[in-house]
Amino acid sequence: MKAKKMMGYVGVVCVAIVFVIGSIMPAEAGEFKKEYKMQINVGPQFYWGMGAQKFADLVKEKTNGQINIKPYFGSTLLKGAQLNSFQMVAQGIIDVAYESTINSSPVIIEHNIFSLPFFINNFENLDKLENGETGKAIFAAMEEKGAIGLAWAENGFRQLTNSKTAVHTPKDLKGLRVRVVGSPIFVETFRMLGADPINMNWGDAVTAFQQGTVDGQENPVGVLVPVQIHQYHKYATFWNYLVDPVVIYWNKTEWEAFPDDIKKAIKESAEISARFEKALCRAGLDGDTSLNILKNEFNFEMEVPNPVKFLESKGMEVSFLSEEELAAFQEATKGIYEKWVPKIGEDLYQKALADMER
Ligand code: X2X
Repeated sequence: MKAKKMMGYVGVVCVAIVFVIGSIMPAEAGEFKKEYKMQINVGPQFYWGMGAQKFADLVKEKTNGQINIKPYFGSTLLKGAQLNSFQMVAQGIIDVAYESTINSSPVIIEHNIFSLPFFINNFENLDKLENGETGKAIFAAMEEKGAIGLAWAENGFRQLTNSKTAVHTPKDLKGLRVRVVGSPIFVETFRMLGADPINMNWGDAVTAFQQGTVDGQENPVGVLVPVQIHQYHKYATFWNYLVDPVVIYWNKTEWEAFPDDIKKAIKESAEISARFEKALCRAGLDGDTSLNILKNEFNFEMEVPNPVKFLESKGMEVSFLSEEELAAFQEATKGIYEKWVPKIGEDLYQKALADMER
């Protein structure tokens, strides 16, 4: 009887020891998944796709091959449904995403702050937001919904292109069939401007440009140059009307179970890749700053060092808007603020204003 009781105690103690050791010891290499799936909406030739690949490469290197991220470009894991990205990561069906804030904006309402038209209009303001209280609040909102934000990369300021006419005023947009992402704020903004917005996934958009089922679209140069938009559209309006950062985010539960050294290696890789990727997207748009970052820190030479000149050399007519012209677009989209600031949160909006004033 006594011996049996002893045995029982020993058993309990053994289980407890195994449990304690298991929870303080980092997981062994064999305990990591064979492959961590990463979602990216665009292909590997896009600047943002190149950043995602760099992230995967760096993680492999810095974890000595223990963490193997496989990029799934072109939203193949989502069958093209780009707006499902955040949910899939939060549910752990996808491990990690290198994704535009636009594609998470239906779930993370705070991400719509970047889509307020003519609000954040230059890189300096954007950096202040990301590095300020706004960025912190946004990462907190993401964590609450199940994913950890690791770094801010970028798609960039979005510019309008079309095959019909040079756009300088809201009137020029009248009736223009513009492909937009299926995020409500985009549809509403273009409707307010008098255009005819057609929402479709990026995976279908290029065929729509080719076949002329839409007249125009809006995207940053990191997409416009690789997709060779000049093949479909003659006119571009550089109006920096809004921006989409790219956030690298990881499923929260999975992230928290990683040992510290792995977390550190992944986080560093995210930050380095984001610096590289941002420089790709800003190259030729911020003087020499990003071109120098690429050259000096990454030993990387841009194939297209000046995207505006490149598009012009391919026969596009690129327009930059005057202050007055911009003011007319701002006036025409005021209604978006009335509807969307309360949704995004007055508090976050005030944080963004304060960050930009710093
Ligand atoms: O769908 C788009 O336009 C793109 C590629 O820019 C995004 O994924 C937000």
